[in-house]
Amino acid sequence: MPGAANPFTPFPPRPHLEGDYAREELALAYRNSALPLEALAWDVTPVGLHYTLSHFDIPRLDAASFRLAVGGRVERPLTLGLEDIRALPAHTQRVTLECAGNGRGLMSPRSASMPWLCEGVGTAEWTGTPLRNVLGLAGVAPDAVEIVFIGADRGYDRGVEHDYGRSLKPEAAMADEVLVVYAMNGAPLAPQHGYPLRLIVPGWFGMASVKWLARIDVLARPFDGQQQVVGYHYRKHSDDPGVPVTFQKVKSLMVPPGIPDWYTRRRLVDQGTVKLNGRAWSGRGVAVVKVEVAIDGVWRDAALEAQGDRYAWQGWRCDWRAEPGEHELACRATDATGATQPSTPEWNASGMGNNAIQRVQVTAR
Ligand SMILES: Nc1nc2c(c(=O)[nH]1)N[C@H]1C(S)=C(S)[C@@H](COP(=O)(O)O)O[C@H]1N2
Ligand SMILES: [Mo]
Repeated sequence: MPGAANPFTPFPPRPHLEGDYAREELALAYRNSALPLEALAWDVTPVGLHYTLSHFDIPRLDAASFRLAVGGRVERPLTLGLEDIRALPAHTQRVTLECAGNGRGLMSPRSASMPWLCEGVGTAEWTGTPLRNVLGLAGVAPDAVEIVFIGADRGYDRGVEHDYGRSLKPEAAMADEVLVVYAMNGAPLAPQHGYPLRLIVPGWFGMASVKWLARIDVLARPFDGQQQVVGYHYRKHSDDPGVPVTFQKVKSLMVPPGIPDWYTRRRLVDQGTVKLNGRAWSGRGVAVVKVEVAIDGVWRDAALEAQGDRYAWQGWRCDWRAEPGEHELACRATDATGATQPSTPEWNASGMGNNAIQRVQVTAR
């Protein structure tokens, strides 16, 4: 009889985790909210359920006085208002963004930073204009080597004060899919998502999509900003020059089935057919071609939606005939390059790019 006995017994003690997660990690987790995994059920994530990650403070900007400066190695340095950007050809694109640090909290030892487990991801419809239309107005000089995007937010990271900034090579910046956007899901950007203007770089991890975009600098040398050369590298140790973090990696997530236990988030389902579903995506516009689901370690193919929007996640589903007892579910995506998800994280010092298989503990009654 449902509700008669607590299936989540023995009730686990709630240990005081002193020495585990730091108070600072908890504070970062409050500031940078996550996609609740049940929100994987939406093709397009409602704005308030989309994950968000901001390094410094969310700036209080005003659309009427906002200006985007485009300078450096350009033929015509410009200052554009929001209306100038809106006057350029508009384009709307569905894009799955994922934080490069998603999964950091499941690596061991952890890097002391935002402790995402697996919920630093979301899909939105972004409206703006291709970046190359903006660059075209200014005219990029032939000796340009990198194009730098600077946000209106400033702070300290690893002892260095800086504006949040990231760069792209001119070829990457000119690609059709790179947008300067002013709307998300049909409404002006929310403050936490970059109001009034941001960059969207589909297929890359989220750090490339600079929010509160205030300045574009065209450089004839590589950009040496903190978030470019110190942050966002796969490093084995602090002296390792490392490899820059760029594109998203192949990954899948499951909508946790049934109902949760409040504290442990373990799941309870009724025996019989349980409809499992979730989302899968990869980087640089590569399609996911296969999703498999494991029930207690036995893999089988799930039904996968064809790739619709090139830079958005694909839905998958799979029926499971649940037998009473304890079960472990998992899902694993493979993309068109043959890349698939590892069963354990590929460790690196700042906890980047963890695309290890998600596991969900379920009790069937
Ligand atoms: N100016 C600025 N842009 C930024 C950031 C930031 O801190 N400042 N965070 C980046 C990171 S690490 C991610 S994952 C995405 C998150 O975008 P969202 O908050 O809209 O989901 O924005 C990127 N753009
Ligand atoms: Mo991020």
